[in-house]
Amino acid sequence: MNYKNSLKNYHLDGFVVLKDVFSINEINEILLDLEKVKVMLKKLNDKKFFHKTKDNRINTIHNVQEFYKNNKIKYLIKKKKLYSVLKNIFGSSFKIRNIEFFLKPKKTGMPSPFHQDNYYWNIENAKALNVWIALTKSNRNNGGLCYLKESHNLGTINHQISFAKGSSQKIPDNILKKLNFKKFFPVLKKGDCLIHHPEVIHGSFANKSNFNRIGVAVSFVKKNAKIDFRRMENYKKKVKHSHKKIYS
Ligand SMILES: O=C(O)CCC(=O)C(=O)O
Repeated sequence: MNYKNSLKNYHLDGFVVLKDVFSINEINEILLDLEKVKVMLKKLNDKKFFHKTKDNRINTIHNVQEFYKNNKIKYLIKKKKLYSVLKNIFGSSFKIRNIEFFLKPKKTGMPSPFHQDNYYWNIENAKALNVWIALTKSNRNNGGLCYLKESHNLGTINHQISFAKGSSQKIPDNILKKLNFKKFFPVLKKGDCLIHHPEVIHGSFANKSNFNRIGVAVSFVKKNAKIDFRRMENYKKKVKHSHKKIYS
């Protein structure tokens, strides 16, 4: 797919699949970085950076850029094919705002309830996006991402506390049921990636398969984008409340 088509798909569907962006060697470098990150997490022992499955394996790792400033991902992600799509979406300069690993181990990997990223980020005019890189194969069978096609056209809708480890808010089930968008499960192999709009509804199911499903999500924001602090405070209050319920 050429980058003009990629742009068209991104705007039309709220996401786009880019094939063969990273080589196997590059993916292996990122996986080596992930091993370093795990060692760092052990030393830090700070629960705000990770969540585990019921059999004690890491399921998600958050805000990697905060404790691993010199991570390889921020250099490796500057791929021509990917950056030309990002440049066209943003129309001006942009920067990395966050890096997260979604490890979803085989058999016990946990679901991510359906949500819109900008409900968490609160970026004015939704001037941000996520790039999700497949570090293993990822599809419907091993808990791969699922998008509600064209749902970004709704704008940001209300969420509620999810009580799911690693993703605090979700779209309420009764609302989700009523939405009439087509579900799409991208089929990715190592090195493929997804770009998704901050308001496209997406989530993933538990990984009951025999194959780990590992991805890294790199979130980008337009350089001069502002945060809607009123909405952010509201969101933080809800998260605090949900943490109290989970941990008390
Ligand atoms: O990888 C997953 O299961 C969830 C990822 C996600 O929600 C995201 O990249 O925005």
